[in-house]
Amino acid sequence: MKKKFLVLVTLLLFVLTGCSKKEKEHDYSQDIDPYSTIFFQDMKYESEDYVVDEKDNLSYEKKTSDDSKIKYDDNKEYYKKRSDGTYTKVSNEEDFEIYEIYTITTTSSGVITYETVNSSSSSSGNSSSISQNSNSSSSSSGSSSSSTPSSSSQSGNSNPSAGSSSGSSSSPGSTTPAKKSNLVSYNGWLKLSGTNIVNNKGEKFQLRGMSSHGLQWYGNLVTEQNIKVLRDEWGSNVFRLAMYTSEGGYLDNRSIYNVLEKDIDMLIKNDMYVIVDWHILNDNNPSSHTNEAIEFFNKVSSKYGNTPNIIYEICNEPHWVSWDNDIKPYADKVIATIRKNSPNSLIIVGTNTWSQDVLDPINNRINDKNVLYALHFYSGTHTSWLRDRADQALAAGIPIFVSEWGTSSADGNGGVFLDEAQKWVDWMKKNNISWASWSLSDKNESSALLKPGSSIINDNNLTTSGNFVKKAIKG
Ligand code: IDC
Repeated sequence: MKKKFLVLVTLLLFVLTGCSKKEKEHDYSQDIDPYSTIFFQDMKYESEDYVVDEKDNLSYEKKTSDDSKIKYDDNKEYYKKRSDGTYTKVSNEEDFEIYEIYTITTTSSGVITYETVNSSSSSSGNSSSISQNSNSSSSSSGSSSSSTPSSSSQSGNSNPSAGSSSGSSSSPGSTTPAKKSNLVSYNGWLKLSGTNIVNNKGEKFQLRGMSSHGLQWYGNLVTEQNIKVLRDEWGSNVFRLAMYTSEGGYLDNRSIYNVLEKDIDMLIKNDMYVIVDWHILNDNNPSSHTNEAIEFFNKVSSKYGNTPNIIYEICNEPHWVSWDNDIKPYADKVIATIRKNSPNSLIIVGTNTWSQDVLDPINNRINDKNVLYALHFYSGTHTSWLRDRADQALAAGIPIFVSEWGTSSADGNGGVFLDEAQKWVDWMKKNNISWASWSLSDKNESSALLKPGSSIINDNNLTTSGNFVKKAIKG
C-alpha cells in the first residue's frame, strides 16, 4: 500500500512539476524525542509539496503557498504545521472545515501532553488540556485559522496507512512507526456504549495486548524495549500489569507497588492503555482484603485519576464465593473509592469461578456506566460452552472484557490448543471484545510468550503460543 502510494505521489510530482526535481524530505532528526520521531515518521508519505485528501477515494492536493496546511490520510487524521514548527492534529468533517484542533507535545522529560482546542473554522476556541502527568505543562494553543487548499486532484485507491507493522523484530527496540490512531493520544478516555468500548469520538474500539506474568517474578520483562515492540511491530495498544496479592505479591511485600508504579509511568509515556490488575488468585475471596484493596486503589487513582490511560481491574479471579454476597459488595466499595478520584475510567470486575460466571451480574449489576465484567478463558479447558454463556451475557447487555486468556489449559501449561484459541480470537473480534493475553514470561510453561532464558521480544524468542498471540494482536 505504502509503495503504491509513494509511486502515485512521485508520478503526480512528475506531472505537476514536469521535471525530476527531488522531493524534499522531512528531517526527522530534528524531532523532539524518539516518540515524536515515530509520530512524525508517520507523515513521511506526505510529500513536502502535496497534501492528501480522502474525499473521493484518494486524491492529492497542492499545499497552500504559506505552507500552513498538512494533511495526512490515515483514518482521517490531519495535521497542520504551526509557525513554531510543531504539528497540530486537525480533525475535520467535510471540505476541510476544522472543528477540532488537537496537539501532542512532548516535554524534554518525555511526558506527552495533549491539548484540545475546540474551534469551528474560526480562529479562536475554548482550550482545554489533558496531560498524562499532573506535573507536566500544556503547550500554548495555536491559531486555527484555516485556508482551504486549492483542489487539483487526482484520484487513486491507495491508502498510506501509518500502521502497517512490517519491520524486523530482531533489532533492539522498535524501528517501525507506531500506529498512533491505535493509542491513547488519539482515542483518549474510553467509555462504554452498550456492551462496546468506544473511544472519545464514539467509535468502537478494541484493546489488544499482553498481560505480564506475576510482577514479583517476571516484572523484569516489562521493559520499555519490549513494550515498544508490542506497540509498534505488533500494533498492541494495551498492557496488563498483573500485581499478585498473595504468593509474594502486594499483601506479602508492599515494595511491589514501586515496580507497578514505575511500569505504569513507562506505559503512560509510551501512549499505551494500562490495566492495573489486583491479581487475587489463591486468595479467592476479594472481600477478605477489602480494606487493603481500597487503600491500594485510592493510592493509584489519586495519582493517575486524571489520565485516560488507566483501566482498573479490581479482582482478577474470585472463586468459591458468591457474586451477590461477596464480589458485588466488595466491588461497590472499591469502585466508590476509585470514582472519587477518577469519575470516568473503565473498571473491570472479576466474576466468580475464575472469572467465568458472567451471567451472575445480569440480575445484580453494578450501578456504574463504565464497568465491564471479566471473562477469562484458556483454550485447552474452555470451549464453545463458555462462548455460549458469554453470548448470553452480551445479549443481556453485560459488557465483557477478556482481561486474561491463554492458548494452554487452565493451569497455564499443556497444549497448546490453537484451533480453539482461534475460535475465541475470532469471537472477540466479532463482538468487539477487548483482551489481554497471558503472559509475558519465559517460564517453562506453554502459555508463556517467550522461550525459557530469553528476555527480549523478537521472533526468535517466541514460543508456539507467542507466535499465535503475535498474529492475534496484529489482527
Ligand atoms: C499461573 C502461572 C503459573 C503460576 C500460577 C500460580 O501461569 O506460572 O505458577 O499462576 O501463580 C489464571 C490466573 C493466572 C494463572 C493462569 C494459568 O489468573 O495467575 O497463572 N490462570 O494458570 N487463571 C486461569 C489460568
